[in-house]
Amino acid sequence: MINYLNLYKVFFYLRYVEETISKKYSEGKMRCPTHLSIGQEAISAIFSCLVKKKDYTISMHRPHTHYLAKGGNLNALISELYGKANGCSKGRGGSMHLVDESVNFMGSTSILGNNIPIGIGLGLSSKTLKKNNITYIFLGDAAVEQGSFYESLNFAVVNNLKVIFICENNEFSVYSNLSLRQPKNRKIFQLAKSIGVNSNFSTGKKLEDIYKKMKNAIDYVNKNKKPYFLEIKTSRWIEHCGPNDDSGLGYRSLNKLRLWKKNDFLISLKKKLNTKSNITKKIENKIKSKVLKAFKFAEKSKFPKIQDLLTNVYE
Ligand SMILES: Cc1ncc(C[n+]2csc(CCOP(=O)(O)OP(=O)(O)O)c2C)c(N)n1
Repeated sequence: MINYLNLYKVFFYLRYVEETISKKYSEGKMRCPTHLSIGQEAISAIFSCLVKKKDYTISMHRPHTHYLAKGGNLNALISELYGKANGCSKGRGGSMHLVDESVNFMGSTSILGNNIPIGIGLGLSSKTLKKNNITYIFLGDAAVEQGSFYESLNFAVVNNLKVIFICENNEFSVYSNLSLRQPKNRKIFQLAKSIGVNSNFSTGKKLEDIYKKMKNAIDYVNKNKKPYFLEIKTSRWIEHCGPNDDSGLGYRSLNKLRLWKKNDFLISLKKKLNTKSNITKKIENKIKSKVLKAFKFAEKSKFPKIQDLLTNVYE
């Protein structure tokens, strides 16, 4: 059963963090390329309600909401974006390279498809060490076009790894629609199935459907000790990389975008919860204050020292 109040808390938190980054980005203090998940938060919010602390997660170039949903520290995320020494990757990684082993968030990477075999390795290590946890691998629809995707799914299925692939299908690889990149009638989740990984698909239009399918995936993996692939449709509301609206560029259907925005879960959740009183207001104020404090904290924090330039790097 979905706890809608908890879901709203996470959802609002993720949206507000991403929107605040977007608002502050033009100040020029966050100097890393930044891919925001505004419009795609439902997947992370539901993931946050279902994932366990012991589970591993590995993400890609759009990782903020995955990190926070896994229990990542907000101050550590924002400091990382500001390049500060107390960032989760010590100010070395920026937006795309987050890592925080304290919450089993094992990394995120800018190289498309690169996180998939790393997740498989984590799954293999869990099996070898009998850790009894799940590894979640987040990927977009374009990562399916990388060779590592096929090798990894094959390895996971042959070795019975407890891995869940969560494919956030927003239909775009930067400006290229899926229809230009993959055969017309191919369904990504069926492709995974054809390799031997049990799979399912959510239209992403109903929170309950995403929740049910993610929960089923977890139950399947725990019961069968095998991998699972879940494809969820979603929509990125702003530009691929950066804080701005890009609806004037003409590469995507504005009608489709409008429909996704009309179906904003934040609004429907709020309506559902505020039947008697405005209970979401208090929650929102608390979250806003926490988020704004994190930005102040990051701004005041120190940059890494020049003498630390060569620590934690391969020479
Ligand atoms: C190996 C490699 N090729 C190309 C790129 C450039 N690139 C960065 S993000 C991206 C598209 C990613 O699309 P998708 O995986 O669907 O995720 P989304 O950005 O839509 O969330 C591309 C082609 C890259 N980072 N790595």
